[in-house]
Amino acid sequence: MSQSAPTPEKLAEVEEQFEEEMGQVEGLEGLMSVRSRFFGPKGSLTLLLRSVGALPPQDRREAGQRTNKIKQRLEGQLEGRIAEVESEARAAELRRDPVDLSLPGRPALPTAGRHPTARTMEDIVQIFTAMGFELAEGPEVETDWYNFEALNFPPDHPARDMQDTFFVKGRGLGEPELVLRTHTSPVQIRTMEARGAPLRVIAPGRVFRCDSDATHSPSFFQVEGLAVDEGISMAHLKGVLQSFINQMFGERPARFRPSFFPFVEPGMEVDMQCANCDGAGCRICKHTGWLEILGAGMVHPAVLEASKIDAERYTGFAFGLGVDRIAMIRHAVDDLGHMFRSDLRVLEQLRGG
Ligand code: FA5
Repeated sequence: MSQSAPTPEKLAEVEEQFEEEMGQVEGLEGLMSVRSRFFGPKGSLTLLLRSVGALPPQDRREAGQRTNKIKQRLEGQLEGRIAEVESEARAAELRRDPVDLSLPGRPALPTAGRHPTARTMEDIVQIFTAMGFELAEGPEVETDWYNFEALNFPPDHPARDMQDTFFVKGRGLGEPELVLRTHTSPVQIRTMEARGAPLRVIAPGRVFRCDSDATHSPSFFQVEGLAVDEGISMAHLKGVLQSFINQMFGERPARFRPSFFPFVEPGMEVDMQCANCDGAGCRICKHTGWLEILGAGMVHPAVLEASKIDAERYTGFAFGLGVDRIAMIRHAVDDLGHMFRSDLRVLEQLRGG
């Protein structure tokens, strides 16, 4: 019988060695090295088991069974200890660094938010559509007719200067001069022509002017409103606008100031009590207690006629809201430029859904 044959003595010796090492070993790394020394490809028990094949055939069965039995027992003991040490380590880790499962996850990338002006626009549209106004739209590049003339601005009328804009020359002889629309009011004409009376529409969109200061931008947004029907009066206009202000900013007084727009008569500018100081006066309202948010009035009969609507039978009201202005009021921003400069320190403060 060879030296390394799995005799009971040899097995007892290996077993004793195993017990001794197990008695001293500490930690997972030590256990792994015991595993490799006894059960790895060159481990002592693996070699003993392999040497069974070299025994005479009549001895193999008994020696094989004996060795296997011991190998299984010792291996079970070792694996039990490994599992124990691993689970102790896991428990210690959990105790050291408890995970609060109720915390929100950490996003891998910073998330974007919708622009405050876009959110304000959506809220305005939602309030008016809930009141029964339908959506209408028109082109951003307009003809002089829709932007000015049909709205009762005669050629060379000084009121055009108040809405100085960007002109695009017609490309050929007889082609109309085009303008980047200065307001959403041309959609009034287009909608009346297309739908006739009665109607109730709002027209949100981008407009352009040769304007630039803390509260004026060369490109901004308006929402036009138009209601035409029999018997429409100023009372309807005031009721709709007051309801809009209350829904947008909470109950707050409105002030209707006479003003001139050639396409309405009478015409007015509408202010609401400053939402920042409740009328006491602050930097946002330039210490007046009021904030101008829109222009409005009763549709001029000449405009109804230019849109082929019988001005004897129908009357209407119209208004044009400055969306950027309303977004500024909402967020107490005193410089419109903050809305465009993409300064993250500002945008973080204006963040919303
Ligand atoms: C008009 O544009 C008229 N079309 C409004 C109107 C419609 C009157 C229907 C009567 C009937 P106004 O120029 O005042 O009016 O502009 C309306 C609103 O747009 C202003 O109250 C203001 O909130 C906003 N606004 C005007 N110019 C600018 C600008 N450059 N930048 C940002 N907002 C502006």
